[in-house]
Amino acid sequence: MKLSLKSIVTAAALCCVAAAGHAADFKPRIIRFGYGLAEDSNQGHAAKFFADDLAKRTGGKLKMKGFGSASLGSDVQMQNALIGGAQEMMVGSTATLVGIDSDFGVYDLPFIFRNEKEADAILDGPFGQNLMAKLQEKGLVGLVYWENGFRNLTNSKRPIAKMEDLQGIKLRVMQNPVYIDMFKGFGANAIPLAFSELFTAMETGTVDGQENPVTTIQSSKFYEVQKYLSLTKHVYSPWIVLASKKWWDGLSADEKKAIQESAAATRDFERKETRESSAKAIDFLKQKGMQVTVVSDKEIERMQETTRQATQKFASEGHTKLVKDLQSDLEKVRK
Ligand code: TF8
Repeated sequence: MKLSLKSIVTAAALCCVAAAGHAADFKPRIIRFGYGLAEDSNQGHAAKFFADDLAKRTGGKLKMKGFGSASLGSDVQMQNALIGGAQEMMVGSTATLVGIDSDFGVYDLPFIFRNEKEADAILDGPFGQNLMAKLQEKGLVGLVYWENGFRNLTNSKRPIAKMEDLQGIKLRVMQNPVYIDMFKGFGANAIPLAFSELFTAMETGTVDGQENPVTTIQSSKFYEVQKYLSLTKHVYSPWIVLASKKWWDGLSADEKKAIQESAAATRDFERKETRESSAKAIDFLKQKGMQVTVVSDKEIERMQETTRQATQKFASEGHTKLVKDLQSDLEKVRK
């Protein structure tokens, strides 16, 4: 039998492709990844991890470039840039997605999660994944949730030990009706504002205070303009990693898979780092001169009572089933 040169070459090529699995289909691409916090923050550190990890997985083909400190715009501006296809990826608060899908207010319901474990189980479980999938019809692809964390109050006026102390305080909140209702209920003057404008607003006295996890109070240097910190943990805030659907649909299956796997690895890194730095942040803030108030269990219970009306209002505005689903999933997690 005579083997032609062509058949030998073909056989050799087949053998090698088979041996190497399939050659992954990665094109050289630049991915602009925007975020709102400083480079030296849990958000910034995770963005860097993501870029490094993705480069490793794709032999340097998928180049992610992080843009911190809202240099590509606020959360809401970036969401719109993703929808329009002008930016590839971002991470930001789920709370600011309510303009795109009001269901995202569900995570902001006061005191809904008791600890990070419950949040992880809901966010990574069917509830969180179904909500994320709904974004596709709005032009966004949700990849994973990161931890922003439990939110605490700061202000420049006085220590807050009970909700009555909030009376008349001009408090910046995220652009989200659940927050506005919650803090109006506490007697504060709730002012919705983009995070990117917050530091200046506190510095100039446009607002007296704000609420965010201690990690953000540290990394955004809010201690420079805020004297009082109250540990209220009134809401657990997730961050969500988003991609532009217009852009995503043009990726190869291998590229999508690499980004998805890298996003999952980054989520694990980010949650771990956030939890570790959160444990140290309170001491850091005390050293910087902040006066820390531990709000008593009794006062937290009174706050919980007051916020029931905000939860009921959200439910009555077309979210009855969503709130029930979350509560019943939480019961399962608690068992
Ligand atoms: C807030 C959020 C921020 C996010 C971030 C800039 O208070 O907690 O962490 O918006 O993406 O706005």
